[in-house]
Amino acid sequence: MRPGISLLFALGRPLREALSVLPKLVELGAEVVELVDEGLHSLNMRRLRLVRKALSEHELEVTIHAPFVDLNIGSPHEPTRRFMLKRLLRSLGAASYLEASAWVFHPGLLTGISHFYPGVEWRQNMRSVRELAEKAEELGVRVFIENGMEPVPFLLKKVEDFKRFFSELGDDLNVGLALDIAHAFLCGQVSDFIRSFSNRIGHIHIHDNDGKTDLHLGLGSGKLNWREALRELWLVGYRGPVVVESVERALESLELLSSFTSTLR
Ligand SMILES: [Mn+2]
Repeated sequence: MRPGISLLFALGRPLREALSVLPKLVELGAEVVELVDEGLHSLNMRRLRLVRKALSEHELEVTIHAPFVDLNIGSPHEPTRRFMLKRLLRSLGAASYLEASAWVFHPGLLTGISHFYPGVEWRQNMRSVRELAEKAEELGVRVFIENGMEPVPFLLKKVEDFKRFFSELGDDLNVGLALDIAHAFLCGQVSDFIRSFSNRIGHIHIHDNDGKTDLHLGLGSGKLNWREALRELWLVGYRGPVVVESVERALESLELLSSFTSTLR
């Protein structure tokens, strides 16, 4: 497993400043750094050059978290969905420019009119995923859909949702699962996810919470047994990135994570 950290914890600071912590992250054992394509870190050309330069000084693997604010790839309003997809396709281009090893995106959401048109968001979501996956293939970027969490109306948050999703998607398109262990914990399905999708999981997010709210706490600050979850993943053969997505005590969490994963080697 390759320990890593998302720059989510530094999203309140300009990207240049956030990137200045890279040496510290490497020192704490990070092998992977995840950029969040949002807010002050939105990947325009200027910031992409900044990132490329910062990365050239380290032996870090880079992954990208797709934009997610105000986006719904399951939107029933076609012109709106197209507009949102444009933003995501631009982000895929950024991932390709940085030669990112993964691009992680959120599933679509139910809307205020779901009751009148059952299934419409699901169909739109499938359509968007196909378009994104096709573009990703063209660009040579590997894409991963992340499991959502209660109580947000994500279309995909439970094991059952993902079983349906992967069976409808078929095998011609390459879409992996980015398992957010803390989100799975909010659904009470950490082990279920690991057991059901050991062949689909290619990316991991890890943070902590109280079992009720998506708090993005530091590891050990909530109720999640993160070590046990990682051990389970190890036992089913998972050897990919494990990215700390804590907002509080992020660096401390990275340190805990890397010292734990080194015991698994
Ligand atoms: Mn996550």
